[in-house]
Amino acid sequence: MKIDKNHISDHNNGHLDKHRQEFEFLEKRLRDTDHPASKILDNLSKLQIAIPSWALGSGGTRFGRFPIGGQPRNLEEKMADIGLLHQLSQMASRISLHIPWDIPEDVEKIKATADEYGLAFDAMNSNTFQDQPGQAHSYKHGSLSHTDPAVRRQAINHNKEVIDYGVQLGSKSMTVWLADGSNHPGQSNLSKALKRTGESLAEIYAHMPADWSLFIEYKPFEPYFYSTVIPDWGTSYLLASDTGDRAYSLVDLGHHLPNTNIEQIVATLISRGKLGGFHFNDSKFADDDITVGSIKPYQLFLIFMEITQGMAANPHGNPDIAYMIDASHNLKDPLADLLESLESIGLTYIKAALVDYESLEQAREENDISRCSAILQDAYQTDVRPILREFRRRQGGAIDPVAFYREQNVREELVKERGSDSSASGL
Ligand code: AOS
Ligand code: ZN
Ligand code: ZN
Repeated sequence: MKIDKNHISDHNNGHLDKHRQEFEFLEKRLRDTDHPASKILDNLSKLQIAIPSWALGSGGTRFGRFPIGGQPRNLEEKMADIGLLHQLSQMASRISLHIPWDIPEDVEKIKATADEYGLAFDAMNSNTFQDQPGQAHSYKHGSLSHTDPAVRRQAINHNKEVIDYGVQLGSKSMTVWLADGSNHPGQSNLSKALKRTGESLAEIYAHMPADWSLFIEYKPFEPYFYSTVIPDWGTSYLLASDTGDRAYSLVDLGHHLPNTNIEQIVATLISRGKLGGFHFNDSKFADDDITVGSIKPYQLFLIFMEITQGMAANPHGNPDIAYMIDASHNLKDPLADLLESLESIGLTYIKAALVDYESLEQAREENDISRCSAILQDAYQTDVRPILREFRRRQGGAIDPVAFYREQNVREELVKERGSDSSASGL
């Protein structure tokens, strides 16, 4: 489904008077600071967030699935959905694929479809947490860390194959999230499992073209509950350092135990030039994968502050961070939810740009704690929505993407087009 540009203009015109007033007010307020609206608007166009191909359906839980209807039926339709998100938000011009869920049967056709929607291929993802039909060996007891070299070989070859698909599509990076772990004390030789994983990653790394990056994701538990081979940023950093210069850690917000200081992890990794990727979501408990900014919006602000400061100083040449929304949906309309998440990322990014870092640094040097807090609050409490709306308006997006999505009955149209129980692999 393609949105008619005129419909977006009509929508924007309806919001224009109120929007102009609000934007002018904020623009004036920021005019004489070191972060005028014009500068923020410029920087916003560089903030592009990848959408994963698996976030476009209402996957459900192991207890039940309640289809929302109109879900994509194939890779082309997944791209159409992301194209729509990008058209409205102007912030989602990248798609992250998962193999074998998204095997591109006809590479040229897939590339043409990507062009049609203005999408580029972000990090590729491998899958060694599920057995595929006809597969010689099972991943029941692990993949890259498995005790049996034949299973490791199969998992390594799969990762190489994923890189090959990515090369054909023009992707430049590979994310490895490993489910490998154990459920029972004593079940696994923890240090051998880590060593085998490092060896497997080295082979995968060696298969990547010279301009590719490898992102190593960590997660404390799930699907296994006693141990996970890559449970935390320290292990991920260690593996990335051992593997090579173009191997980096990937931070997923939901992959920390409650109250972990994630902004500090981000600061540490950037200071070593080792933060490669970042998965946005939010959670009440663990890997809930719910709407970005819906539970801990202030944490997200503190993280963006560390990214802003870290990337400005950048002593070890941290590369641009590959951002992705790693969400999954059970109840909410996935497209509406992703638009809400994009909104939240954009707003928080802007708030972090409003921080007066020079004064903050001075207050820190003087140990003036309450002044530090005041500087943070001054930025965080600002209603920055007019800037994000203005950004979208100038780029041809919708002033209010979620409202537009509802006004246009997009889901209803998709149900008509694709059916009420449509699905594709990975959804
Ligand atoms: C899993 O928990 C990780 O967040 C992965 O990044 C991703 O969600 C998975 O590869 C998709 O199944
Ligand atoms: Zn993730
Ligand atoms: Zn996750």
